[in-house]
Amino acid sequence: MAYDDLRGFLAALEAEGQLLRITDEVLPEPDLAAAANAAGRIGEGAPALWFDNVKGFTDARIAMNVHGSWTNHALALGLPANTPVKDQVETFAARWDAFPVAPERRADAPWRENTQQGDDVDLFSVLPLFRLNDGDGGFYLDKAAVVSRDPEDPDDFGKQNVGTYRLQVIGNNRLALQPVPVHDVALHLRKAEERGEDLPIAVTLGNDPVLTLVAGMPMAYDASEYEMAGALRQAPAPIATAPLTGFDVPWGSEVVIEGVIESRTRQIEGPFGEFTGHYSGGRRMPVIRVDRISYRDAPVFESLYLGKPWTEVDYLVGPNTCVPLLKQLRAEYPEVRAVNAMYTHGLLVIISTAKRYGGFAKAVGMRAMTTPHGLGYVSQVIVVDEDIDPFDLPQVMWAMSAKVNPRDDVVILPNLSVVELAPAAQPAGLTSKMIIDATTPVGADARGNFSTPVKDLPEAEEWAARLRQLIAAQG
Ligand SMILES: [Mn+2]
Repeated sequence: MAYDDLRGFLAALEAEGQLLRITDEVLPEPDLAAAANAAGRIGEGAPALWFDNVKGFTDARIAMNVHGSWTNHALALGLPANTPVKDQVETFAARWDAFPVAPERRADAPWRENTQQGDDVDLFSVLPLFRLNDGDGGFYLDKAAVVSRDPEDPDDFGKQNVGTYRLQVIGNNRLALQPVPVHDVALHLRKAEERGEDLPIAVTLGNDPVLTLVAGMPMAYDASEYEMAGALRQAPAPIATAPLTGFDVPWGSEVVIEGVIESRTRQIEGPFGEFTGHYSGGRRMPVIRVDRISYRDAPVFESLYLGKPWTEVDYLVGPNTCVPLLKQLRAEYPEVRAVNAMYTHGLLVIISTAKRYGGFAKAVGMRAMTTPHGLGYVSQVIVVDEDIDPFDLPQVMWAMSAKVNPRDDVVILPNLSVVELAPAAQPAGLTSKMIIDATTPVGADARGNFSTPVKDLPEAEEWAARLRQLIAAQG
């Protein structure tokens, strides 16, 4: 089942009992963010949250925690609600192979229903804005899909980028944008600024759940996010032409904001509580001038709480970080079995692999650090044997405790790139990185005393099935 817009997905969540309508009046601050924060603290299967009775707003419709549980993540992919997370990652990886799936251009985008332009643009009149963490410097759009094109190659559909970047509302028609240097929009902006030009941009809010997943996924520079969305949703992604920029934007967005990033302008943005579980301070960031807003009747404002893990963002960027890393590693090292990059957007990654020869696991670890995502994130890699499930943390801890001789198995590489948001970086943007080789040595590596491993008994698997049956029959 592919959802063409956020509304369709919210209706499906409600039918599954995964959308909770909060009908009592709430305060915009702190209730909206605190409820979404709490959704990450009540155990598995938390629902999306819907608010339409918010003090001070006459007609707010706010959706939060839409991707904020494995249940909702499964439903976003059109899978049964109870699909285990490992199976979700495997399905994601299998669908990846259908890339590229051409999008479907549609004419009658619902966001054409209402327009503000020029001096009439007022973000506050369209969006029910509220702050998230209590130390945030202002109102944020933190779940938008931002569209931009390569100024040197504007007609290349693949180089057109769709990405999620944090945006602070700093005026009726102004937004500050944080483009991390390793992300595609930063390259577009650098090229525009070298030419002394503004960079046209479209910020789309309230999108179908797979488009949101893809916008947060580390893909190759010239790979189209729309063509990947088509592969993951198993149906062409519906797109439409934005009226001002002519960009390809999602057909089903609730709100489409168009304008330009003003060339060589910077303004203080932040602080903001981030996915790292720490605030980033105020920093000088590029500024968007909004020239046009298109929006549906009764638009839904979708927002995301993030902070100390786990919160919605950890579900949102879990599988979509694991799968690109798995595919990019396997392209050169088919021995790689599985990748768990679900901790703090892949600042730490666990990889299971077979080994060609001694030292191989360390090579796999170094490659993870040089993938597109790795350049900005992967700072700690734990490499485990092919019979260890990297999603099974007790197994990983066994490998760490039994297989590692720290003097020889821990490699530390100084002064490598990482996002400025990484709290442990020193200075910001630069860090040392570490590989922990928790694999069993193979020749020529003859260290340790691993000659006689204890394996599960051959009959144990059969007995596991038998025990499950007996226990079920007993109940
Ligand atoms: Mn891209």
